[in-house]
Amino acid sequence: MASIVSPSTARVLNSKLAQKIMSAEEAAGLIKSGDQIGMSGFTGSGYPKAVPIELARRIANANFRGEKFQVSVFTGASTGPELDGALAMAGGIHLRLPYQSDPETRKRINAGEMDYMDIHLSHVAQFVEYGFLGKLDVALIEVTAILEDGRLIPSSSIGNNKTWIDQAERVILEVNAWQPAELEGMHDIYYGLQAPPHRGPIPLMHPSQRIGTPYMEVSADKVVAIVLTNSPDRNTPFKAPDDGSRRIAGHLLEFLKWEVQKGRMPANLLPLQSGVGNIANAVLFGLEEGSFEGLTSYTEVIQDGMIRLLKSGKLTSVSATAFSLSPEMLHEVNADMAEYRRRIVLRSQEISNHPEIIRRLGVIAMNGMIEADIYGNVNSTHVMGSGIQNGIGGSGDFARNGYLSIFMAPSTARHGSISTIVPMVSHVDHTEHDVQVIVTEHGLADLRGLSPRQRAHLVIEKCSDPKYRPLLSDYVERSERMPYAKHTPHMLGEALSWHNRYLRSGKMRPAEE
Ligand code: 0RQ
Repeated sequence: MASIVSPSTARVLNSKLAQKIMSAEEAAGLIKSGDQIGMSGFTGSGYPKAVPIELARRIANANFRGEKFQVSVFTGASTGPELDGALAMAGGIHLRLPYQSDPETRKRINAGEMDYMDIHLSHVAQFVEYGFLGKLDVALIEVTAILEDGRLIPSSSIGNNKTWIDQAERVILEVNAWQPAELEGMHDIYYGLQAPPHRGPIPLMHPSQRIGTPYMEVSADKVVAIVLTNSPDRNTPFKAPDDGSRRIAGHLLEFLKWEVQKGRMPANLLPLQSGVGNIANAVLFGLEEGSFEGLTSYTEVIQDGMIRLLKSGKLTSVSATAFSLSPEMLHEVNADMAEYRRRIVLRSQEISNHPEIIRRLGVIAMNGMIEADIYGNVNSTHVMGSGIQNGIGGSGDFARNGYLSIFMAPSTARHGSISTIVPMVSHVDHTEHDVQVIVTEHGLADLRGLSPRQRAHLVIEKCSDPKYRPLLSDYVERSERMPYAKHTPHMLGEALSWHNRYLRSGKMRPAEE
């Protein structure tokens, strides 16, 4: 492996590409209104940090002069304030996909000022490759360094970078000296995925297996600018698990132990996928204190809990597409990256989230939800059916294809004013066919092998808050008496008015998200 020296210009070892070094302002000047831009970034990691800010400034100036200037932004997943925040604030985004969690972006989408397309993360690369989204004009990608031969050392996330670089007409690279040079060798970029009908099996049989190369390739002729940066990734600070999340984790760990006892999975479980947020972290913390050893993970993002499991030795390896660490944990990991490189593989998101691999490895998918209905349909994305929260992210990729598909949430939201267990979800992301286990702080409902009516009674009994239990039971019992409702008992008028009660109460409005 070639070695690199930090910082800044020393990280651009290719002389032809070094001639394209320019300021972020100059690079932003190469972007035109109407361009579709594939940007790096997955959670708060590896996103470009200089050019989007300059682009937002240009857009704000154009708007001030009364000229409309907007671009479409495609990424891996959510990014940081210098990207989504800055561009949304300037009113500069026409279409955003595939996942976001930025407050300003959310506000604009829910105000109808920005189009948002929420798609499975595993679908994004092929949507662009097959041309479903039109031409990709620009790839704007953060990298750790450029080697002598022009190949790229990826940054702290990979996401869709390979696809953006391959498909875009023009490429802008941000070379970030803040990223540890020891990231070199952690990545595994697979170039073997052909388009149907020539697509063969992906030869990945174990979460930590490497099937590609540590570097990304780019045609030097396409590179129009290189910008040198020295800026940190920005993820949200870590929130210690609260009592509710610890109880959810406890129910889940009991269940996993039971599954092992029944001989349904090995003593070291199957590869774990863990969604984002407080509850996911609490489950990982629970695993740290629990008795499982020799765990593996095939997931999307590496959160603090995963690193703690690696440090404790309970987890042997992790495959993901990005880091998503609190500032404290990031500092620790960056200081010891050479060691972590032995046990962490970062892949393109079309591979980290690939249905074929998730199904083959038998991944245990554990994701958060906004609400579930008594029949097992899950809403991960919309508050009150209309307002977007974040997006489906990778939850569908893993839930649909995993060996076990688990969804978790507190039983109530908004300080207890709304039940997250409802008669009918206000938006469906994961149908009853893709959801096997629902967990709240009150208990766990294992829906496998149950008919809709059995599921309804179990979900109410195990998962709903006692305050809402009588209302939910009353709904099912009255629905069951309807002559037309013997299979999946519903009274549509009442099911739909469930959410309306909260809207009318004035406690919640969809737009407040
Ligand atoms: O609102 O922020 O204003 O307080 O929704 O809810 O409880 O903070 O939940 O952070 O665990 O996220 C599903 C959004 C849960 C997440 C979701 C309100 C609540 C709060 C957020 P406030 P919490 P979490 C791989 C997996 C999809 C993507 C995914 C998610 C806010 O897990 O985005 O799984 N999942 N990716 O008050 C009204 C309800 C509500 C409600 C919650 N029933 N009604 N409001 N809220 N439930 C990773 C990636 O793909 C990158």
